[in-house]
Formats: sequence, structure tokens, C-alpha cells
Amino acid sequence: MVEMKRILFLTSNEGKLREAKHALEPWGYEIVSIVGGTNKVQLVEVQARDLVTVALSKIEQAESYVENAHQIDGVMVEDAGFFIDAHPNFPGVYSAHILESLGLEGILRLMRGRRERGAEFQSTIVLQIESERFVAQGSCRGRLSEEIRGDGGFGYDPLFIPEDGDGRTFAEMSIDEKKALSHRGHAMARLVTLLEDRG
Ligand code: ITT
Repeated sequence: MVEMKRILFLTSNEGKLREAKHALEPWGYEIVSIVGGTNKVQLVEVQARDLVTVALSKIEQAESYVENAHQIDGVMVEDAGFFIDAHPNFPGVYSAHILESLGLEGILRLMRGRRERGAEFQSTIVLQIESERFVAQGSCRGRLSEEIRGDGGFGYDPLFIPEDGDGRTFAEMSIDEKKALSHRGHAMARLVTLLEDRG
């Protein structure tokens, strides 16, 4: 039996962790994390306009966590963002902060009466194995729903209807359905291709 490679995913977001495990474990990558207690992951998000810069800065901060982790083959970070067409670059790199301060209801209020409801999720994943770095990106176009729908997923999912779907929000889909359409699903698939090409 081929041994699973152990990847430490540095994230404080359990939804992202769940989806990373779901996407990568079938390919032979065991995803481990640091959760809770004094070991909680505290990555500083640099002020930058793009996800790649933020993700690369997160991987630079990974060293101290890797030193304390056991039998790790690689370390991974991801920066994701939600982008609303009607408000260029917003919330973008500030997605976590805006969701925390406005909540889903606040986002809906901001969009009340707006006909232009296009939106996009983006994801940038950086995986470091020894001195090799893999950067994989994915995006997903869609629109903001008129109301909060579904109790699956996490974050902005109850507001987002992907354009290649059937009208349900991400929060109304199974983890498999979301993976097939989502920014993270696409970025993870790209990452798997990069790893397979590496051999
Ligand atoms: P890290 O510890 O990994 O940085 P985070 O929650 O800060 O976790 P991001 O900066 O990558 O993660 O995400 C920005 C925000 O976008 C945050 O509020 C997430 O909950 C939300 N988000 C990311 N991916 C999402 C997805 O697939 N569906 C819904 N919301 C998502």
C-alpha cells in the first residue's frame, strides 16, 4: 500500500479544512491541522489587494508551526475571497472581516434593490513540500441570492448561487456538489495535477 503523505493545513477555518480533506485525501494526501488551545493557528493577513500576496505571506509564517509538527511532508495555506461585482474589489481580501462585522444580513442589505448581483469566489492555495512550492488558483462565478438559503457549507455559502449550478446556493449543496463547482474545488484539482506532474 502506498503511504499517505501528511500535509499540515494551516487554517483557522473548519469549513476550509473539511473541504481540503474531502478534496485531497482520495489522492493520497492526509490533511492534518492544528486546532484549539494554545496551538490555535494565528496567521497575520498582510494588507494586500490580491490573494496570491496574502497566501504567499501566510506560507512564510508557516515555519514556526512546521517546527512543532510531527512527521509532516508538507505545509499548505489558502487565501480565499468573495468579490461582489457591484462593489469592485469588495469584500475581496477583507472577506473574513466584512462577514464578521456585517453578517450575511448586512451583505443582503447592502445589495437591496440592486439588479446587478454578479459575484465571484476566488481561492489561492500554496503548498510547500521541502523547498518546492506549488501555487494553485481557482474561481467560481455566480450571483448573490435575494435571501439566505441553506444550512450547509460555511461563510458566504448561503448567499451564493454558482452560475454552473441549478439555482441552489452552495449552502444547499452536498460537499461533493460544491467541490465540483467551487473555487476551492477547482484550485484543489489544479493542485493535484501539479503534484501528479511532479511524480
Ligand atoms: P484562514 O485561517 O485560513 O486565513 P479565513 O476564514 O480567514 O481562514 P480566508 O481569508 O481564506 O479564510 O477567507 C475569507 C472569508 O471568505 C472567510 O470569511 C471565509 O469564511 C469566506 N470563505 C472562504 N471560502 C469560502 C467558501 O468556500 N464558501 C463561503 N465562504 C468562504
